Amino acid sequence: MKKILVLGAGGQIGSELVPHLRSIYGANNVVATDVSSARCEKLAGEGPFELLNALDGKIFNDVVRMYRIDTIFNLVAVLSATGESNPRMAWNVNIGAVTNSLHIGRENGCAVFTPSSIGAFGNDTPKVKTPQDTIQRASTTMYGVCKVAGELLSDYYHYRFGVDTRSVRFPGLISYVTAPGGGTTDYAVEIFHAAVQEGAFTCNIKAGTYMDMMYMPDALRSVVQLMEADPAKLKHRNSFNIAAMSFDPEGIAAAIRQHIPDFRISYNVDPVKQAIADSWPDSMDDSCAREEWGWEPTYDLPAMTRDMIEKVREKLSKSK
Ligand code: VAH
Repeated sequence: MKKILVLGAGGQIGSELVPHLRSIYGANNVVATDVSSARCEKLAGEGPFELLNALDGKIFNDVVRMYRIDTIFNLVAVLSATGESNPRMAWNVNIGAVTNSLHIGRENGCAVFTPSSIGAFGNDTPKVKTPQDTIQRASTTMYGVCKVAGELLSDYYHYRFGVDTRSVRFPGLISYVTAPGGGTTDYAVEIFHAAVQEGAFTCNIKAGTYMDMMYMPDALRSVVQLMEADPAKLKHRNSFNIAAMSFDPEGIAAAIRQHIPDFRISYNVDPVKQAIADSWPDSMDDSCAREEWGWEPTYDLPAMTRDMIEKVREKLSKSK
């Protein structure tokens, strides 16, 4: 990777992936793009930024050629819960972005990374230690339909046109930099801000609902590690299961109480998000990612909780 373009740079992943990539490849070699400049002021102040709607193929192609891009990170996504409020828009945005990324990647000789998700699995998928290769009837959410389609399209462009496409199935990502954006796993981010600010949290996912989760630093490292991996060793491409931890709301509440002893959790379940969470795996088998490109998580639940509480406290004290 030498000249990188990130689509959707202002989102939860992009807000941290762009600085991470710039720290490795040089600020001027990582072009942040987003449909909104308002949420990219910091990124624009630290390196190249272009206002770009990923659905506008002509401008997208012009930007790729202008900067001589060799790697496209397509992070454009309408997330699971938001997607259910407007499925047609979610399809148009998610599939429009991935098809433009693949077509423009093919035209310009770029590698293309489009993340998938645990959302690419559905009710018929084995829930515990979900295999790398298994049934993906993710037809209960438009997000899942888009993620499965994105995986198939990315593999198709690799096998039909030789495009270097690679991706991972992200768990729920936990970070302190951006506010959650319409996902089913958002509770695992919101709980930290509530714990630090109020010492209590009302959770919209019921106790006993296990989902794969990952701390953002591990997610960022996985992306670079996969994109830099020896292609000859990749038996899979789109998309690798990667896992770090699996917990339910009571589990993360207990981890928080190690730092905030009086922390209290209560429940007001969101039926839409609960139905989505129930359709997703409890835990994924990530042995293929470990074997084919050396994936290894570094943050478990205690380590992530300790760092999140410290960082959220720092962020709140700076905002006062
Ligand atoms: C969501 N945070 O909840 C996203 C993610 C695995 C979950 O895809 O929709």
